[in-house]
Amino acid sequence: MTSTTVRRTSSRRASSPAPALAGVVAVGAALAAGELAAVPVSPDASPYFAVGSSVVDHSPEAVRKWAIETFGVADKLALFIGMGILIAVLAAVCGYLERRRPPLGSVVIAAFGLLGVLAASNRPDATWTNALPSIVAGVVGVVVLRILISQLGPAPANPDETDGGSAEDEPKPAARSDFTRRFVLTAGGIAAAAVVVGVVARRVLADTAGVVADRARVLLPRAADQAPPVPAGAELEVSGATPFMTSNADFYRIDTALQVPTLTTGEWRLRIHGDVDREVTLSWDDLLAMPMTERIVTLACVSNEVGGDLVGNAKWLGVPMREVLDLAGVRPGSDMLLSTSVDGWTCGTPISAITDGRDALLAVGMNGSPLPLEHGYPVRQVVPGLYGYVSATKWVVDWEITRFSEAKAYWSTRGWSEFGPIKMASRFDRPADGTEHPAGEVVVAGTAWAQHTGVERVEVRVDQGPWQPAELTTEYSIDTWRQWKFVWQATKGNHTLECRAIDRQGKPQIERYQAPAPDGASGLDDRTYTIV
Ligand SMILES: Nc1nc2c(c(=O)[nH]1)N[C@H]1C(S)=C(S)[C@@H](COP(=O)(O)O)O[C@H]1N2
Ligand SMILES: [Mo]
Repeated sequence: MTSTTVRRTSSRRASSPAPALAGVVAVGAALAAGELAAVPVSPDASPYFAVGSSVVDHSPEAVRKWAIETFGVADKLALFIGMGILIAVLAAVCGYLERRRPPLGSVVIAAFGLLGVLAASNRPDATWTNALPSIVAGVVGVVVLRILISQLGPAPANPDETDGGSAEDEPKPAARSDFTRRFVLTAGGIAAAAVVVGVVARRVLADTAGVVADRARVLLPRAADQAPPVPAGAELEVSGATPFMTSNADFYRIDTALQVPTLTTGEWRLRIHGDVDREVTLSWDDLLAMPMTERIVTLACVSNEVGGDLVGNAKWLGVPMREVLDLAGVRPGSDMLLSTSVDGWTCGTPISAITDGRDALLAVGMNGSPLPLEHGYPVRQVVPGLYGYVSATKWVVDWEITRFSEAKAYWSTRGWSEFGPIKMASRFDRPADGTEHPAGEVVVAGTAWAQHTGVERVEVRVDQGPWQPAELTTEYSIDTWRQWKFVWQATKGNHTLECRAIDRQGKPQIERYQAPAPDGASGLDDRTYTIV
């Protein structure tokens, strides 16, 4: 009698859709989490699309032909819908597995996470971070599945264990309906959140993918005025020294954007207005039709601490900002270019810094490629000699000609100085602070910059002794940094070394320490070494 009851109960339970629902909701939450986690990484890192794209890339030619013949231009849509149905079915199975044979459902979901990791890691240009969204998705899937299944109450008894006890394990009808209510609320809540998060994240990823594709199609013109080649002597051949050129991947990034703005070349416009003779709006094609200048310029952030690395040197391609201003005609009396990015960040640049002959560029290229998305694609400013917060607007779309007496830019309303000429600085790059070295020759190396004035000398002193000259690399231009090295005859004990730069006007770097706010840090960088 008892055994019949149990069997009947379990077969009724088995047909309950709750475990299937739990599986579908868990996998849905996993996919949504995967999309969300892909946003800061790359559209290619989305587990769903990575797996889908791998299927497309690896399916035999015959299958592809069949898909194109059957579905036509909708072949990819058909694939993703087909994948969705397949995933939903497998997700339902995972739910039953987790209910009947725990933790088999979790194991299957984890295996799918792994599949995502493999697919995302094999996309073109993938970095290790491509694996993260799939890991997040796998973890979220397993956690949600376990929570939901646990809310269904004790698993149905195994029909083979035929003892009276199982009848007592059965939840009372009232308790069972509690489980049901809690389960429905939890599953419904998670499903709703997953839909919202998934849809929003997908839209952001699609926008990013659109801009990535747009960027891949950009053909940059050759510069009419090219950057002089880098002389061999500009590079310091010491291990651990900073390279003269900073790659796009290594270039520091500073902005207020929570989400990198997505602006295609087709959407881009620059509106020039305010104190001008005539309002002008430039399109991407208008800009690219203008003669381009290419320059190597070192860019620095005002937040850089003494010895810090918020500074980089790249080859920029763009139109001189002065020539763009001339299209509109700056009226006399105005002294500020108030530029605005597509995400509403503003920056006030002295017009004098744009018209005094320095290479202020409205840039479209960085180190030979279109600007990377996070460095301002498709168009940004670069002004030699000024900190980024008063000059280097990324994703720039609006120029207003005005006066410092009338307008305030983003950081100037937040306690930072209105003007931001870059302060001369020098820093140590090697060896690392606090390291131990044998007595004798120790090669110390670093970097110095005095943009738009030029570094004349770098000096090093040991334990506050006399300043001694360091060896400098060949100067590229007054707008770029210089590397230096100092061969130190180290004696036993603890020693502190300091460095300072002297600019082309004979002015030494400010020794008194000042924190970055409000107009840039000053002070000497130092390193302490133990010589044994
Ligand atoms: N749109 C926008 N542009 C911006 C910023 C910003 O927050 N938003 N930050 C500026 C600052 S403070 C610096 S130092 C430089 C940094 O440029 P990078 O990220 O390409 O190194 O960008 C400038 N341009
Ligand atoms: Mo900055």
